[in-house]
Amino acid sequence: MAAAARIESVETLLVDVPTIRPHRLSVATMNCQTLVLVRIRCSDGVTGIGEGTTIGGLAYGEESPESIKVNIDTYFAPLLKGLDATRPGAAMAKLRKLFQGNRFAKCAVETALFDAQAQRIGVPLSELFGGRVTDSVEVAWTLASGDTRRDIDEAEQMLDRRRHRVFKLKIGSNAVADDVAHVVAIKKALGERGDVRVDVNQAWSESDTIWALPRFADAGVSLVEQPIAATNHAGLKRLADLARVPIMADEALHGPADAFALASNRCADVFAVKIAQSGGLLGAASVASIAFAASIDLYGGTMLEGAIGTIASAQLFSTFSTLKWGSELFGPLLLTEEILTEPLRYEDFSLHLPQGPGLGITLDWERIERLRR
Ligand code: MUC
Ligand code: MG
Repeated sequence: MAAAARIESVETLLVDVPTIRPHRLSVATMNCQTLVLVRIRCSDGVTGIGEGTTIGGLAYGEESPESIKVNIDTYFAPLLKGLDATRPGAAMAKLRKLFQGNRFAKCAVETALFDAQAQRIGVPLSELFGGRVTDSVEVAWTLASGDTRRDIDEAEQMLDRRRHRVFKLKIGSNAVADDVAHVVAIKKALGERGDVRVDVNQAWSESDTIWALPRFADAGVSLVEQPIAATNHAGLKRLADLARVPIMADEALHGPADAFALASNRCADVFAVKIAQSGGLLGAASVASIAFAASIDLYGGTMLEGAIGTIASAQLFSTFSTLKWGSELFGPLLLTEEILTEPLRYEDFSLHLPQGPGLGITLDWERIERLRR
């Protein structure tokens, strides 16, 4: 039987958007975010959009915005052209069989294929993943100005505006004792009004972490994310066994195989599930299933994507039976430019999902053309 629609073209764009303030992680300080957008046009007139954004060029992972673009243009696009657009799973299986790695690039393409297919059948993307359990997800804010006073002021503003009440503190670039003092001061200032968590982005040794953990527990910090190297699963397990604060795996989790290994050995209490790190929506759904089967809690993570990757993540996370630790889908709020005709709706500490078909968003192509590299 002839396919009802074929993939006609796959186009990629790099879009550079300044951040609202420097965003300081242990691996990089961001003043600008580069969004990698993918536009897939199909023969039935449907166009799907995806995003494969990372953090700090090559600082965070092994793909850069430029490598994502060139690998999609050079390898993925020629293979995808002419394939049945109504079968995103089949197209992605073909791509995965032929091309190793490149999880972010695969995520961008897969998102665009699912966006197009969901539009084609007239349902929100979430309906292709089992349907929504909720229409909104709680969203944490990351305090990462590098200055304790400024971070406290920023958190107070977020509480006043009822935009965020969960705060993730980026640490790991200062001496361990200074970082701990910074965290304790912020938690003390916010008290019960703010849930304070930390993300070390792999910067500490196991002994640094063992020193810091009881101090965090005594201060009331609720969660410690990826304190040590991603590859050190055994160390993460020792920390999770020891700690009075739950330990979350982030960089250690590159999709379902890592999720299975980490879950089998109970190396973490919580998984930060990310669509890009998982190689796409299908991979992220598998990570979530493994977590559920192992009674590991879930957190909806971000690679600080713009609106497309953010809403794609939210569409998937809305289908999870529980998302105990909420999400950090605040990426678009860190950017100075709006790339949608109607911004995503952040209200009452949550991101509210659109009801329209596919991703449910409309891009402002004029503005994107202006920001395009
Ligand atoms: C990470 O490591 O979790 C998420 C929030 C943020 O500020 O950075 C990201 C990446
Ligand atoms: Mg993290």
